[in-house]
Amino acid sequence: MGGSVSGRAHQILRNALDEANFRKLAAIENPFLHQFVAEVIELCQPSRVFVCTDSEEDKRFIREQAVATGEERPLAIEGHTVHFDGPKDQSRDREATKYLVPKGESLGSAFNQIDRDEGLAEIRELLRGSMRGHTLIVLFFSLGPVGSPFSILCVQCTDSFYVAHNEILLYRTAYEQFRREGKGAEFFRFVHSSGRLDENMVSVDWRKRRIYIDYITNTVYSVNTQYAGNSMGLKKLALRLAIRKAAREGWLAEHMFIMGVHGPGGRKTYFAGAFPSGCGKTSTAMTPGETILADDIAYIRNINGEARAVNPEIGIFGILKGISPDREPLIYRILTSPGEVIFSNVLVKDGRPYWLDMGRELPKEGVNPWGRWWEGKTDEEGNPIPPAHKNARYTVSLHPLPNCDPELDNPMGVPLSGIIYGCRDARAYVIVQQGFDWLHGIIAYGAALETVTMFTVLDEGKEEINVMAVQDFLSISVGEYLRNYIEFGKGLREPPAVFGVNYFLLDENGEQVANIHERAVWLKWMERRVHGDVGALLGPTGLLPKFDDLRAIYREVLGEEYPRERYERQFTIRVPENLAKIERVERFYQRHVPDAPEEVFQVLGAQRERLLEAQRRFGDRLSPFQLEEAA
Ligand code: OXD
Ligand code: MN
Repeated sequence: MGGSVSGRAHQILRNALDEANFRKLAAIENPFLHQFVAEVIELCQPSRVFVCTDSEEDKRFIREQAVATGEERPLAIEGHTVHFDGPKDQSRDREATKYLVPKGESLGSAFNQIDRDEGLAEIRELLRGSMRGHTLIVLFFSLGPVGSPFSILCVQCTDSFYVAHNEILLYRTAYEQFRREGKGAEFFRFVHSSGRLDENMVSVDWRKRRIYIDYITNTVYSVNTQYAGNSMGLKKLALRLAIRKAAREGWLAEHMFIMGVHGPGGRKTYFAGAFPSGCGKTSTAMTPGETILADDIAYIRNINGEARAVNPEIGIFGILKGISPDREPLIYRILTSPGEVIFSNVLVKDGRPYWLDMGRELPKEGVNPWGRWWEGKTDEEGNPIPPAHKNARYTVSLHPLPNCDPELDNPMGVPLSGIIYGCRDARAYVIVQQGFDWLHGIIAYGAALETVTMFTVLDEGKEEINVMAVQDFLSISVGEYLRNYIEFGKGLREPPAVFGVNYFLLDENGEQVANIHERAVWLKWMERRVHGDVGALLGPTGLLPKFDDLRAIYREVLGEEYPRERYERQFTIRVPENLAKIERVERFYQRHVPDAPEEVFQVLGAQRERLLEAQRRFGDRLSPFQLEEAA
């Protein structure tokens, strides 16, 4: 470390680290890294420091400490553990997550922001001494395959072995890559502290929970929280920094899955899909018969005129609610077999985890995030306490999964043939449709994406526009973000086909018009569309599947007949509902996005004209049987 580090940082590290850990840190010859770790130590005052390399021994230490500290408890099945977050700390906290914005700058009214100096002073005060009695764990990661042109290096400092354990399951460790890059290594930085803990190892000061993002130094601070979505730097906190970097460098960092859809003759076609949190992203990527490459985040670059994508992660931090042997057979099997799995916020009884809607009766008592639980237990206000939290989660690595795509670690990524936007819209959009071209698709399905917020965020149940399902994570203005997206498509030889899906469409009686298993059919249809194997119908909001094509795929994939009436219910264009949707979206852009690209209004305006024309000819309801074949 010698000459390259200031004397002061050197002294702090020498005093705080034992010989073995000091040597590990010193072996990376990067003065900025040493300075950063020294600053964290000086501010947070940990009692010990552990530096995690890529070795199995270091990873084992983290797993063991997660249990030894009581942050996790072992379960009956080998490799399974459970962690409980505090009762008020079980989802992403939008309110407490803010950008630190220098004086004179603003990200726009759609953002939660605070003056940078004020925010830094506040968070530093909250972090001061926060690691007393705790171990500071220093971890090195690569978002994306190690050494790939897509990848971003990261350093995580945390005093939670649970956070560290999650991250070694979800991300590629890159200690050796840091050593190779030495002085030249640039990296994102994350500082997390759970703060004061009670006897259950739960953050006491959750009211002072803060997650502050400093895009000037690519550093994120998170304190007095444990929920992984708030505390794990590499997930949505890193995505925020990556989105900014991507827009400046002309690539895309997205809230998307990546999957291989298997077509006729052994063909495999890659799709990426953006869905708001809790709206079917992981479950689509885990569709039986297909392969999963990413379930939450994708980096997409133009490589020699082709859109190629990698997963910055190597694991899943997934939602448990609704995972049953019938609905999600692949994930259910993984969660009930030996192997490394961290469960959070479930009900535990006799060493077994239970979650909501798991397709079996739950025990009448056990232990859950609210302590000892029994059926009928109520909180202080007399409200019933559920057996498990709605946002209970599991963490697993992708590599051991039988359906893991073999290209997961390809440093050049996989070629993307299609992009899917999934909204949560009860009223308007049909079940699946294809955009006329890149611009129409990304605006009409992506930029106009409407949803209802789910239990993954604290303000559940709100109808809103969630631009490209990434709105929560944007760190640049919506206008700048969309401009980059539009330009990205223009730079490609052949942009991916763009699709819009809406699993949540209801009929006039409020019944779902589709079931979960039909996703498999729509994926196969999209795959065939990309290759021109099937035709389409020309609708006012996009290109629609033809009945005979879907009927054939139904038989093949589900072994079922597809009734004409079902097709008509799923694909009838509801004209007034679609017109109202356009109005809501236009209003959003007029009010909140002063720098919205002109193309947004052009695409929406043309869609309105097509809908009005259809209404003149056919009335308010346009059956797919009335549509003409697309050219
Ligand atoms: C997630 C989220 O956990 O988006 O992936 O909340
Ligand atoms: Mn997500």
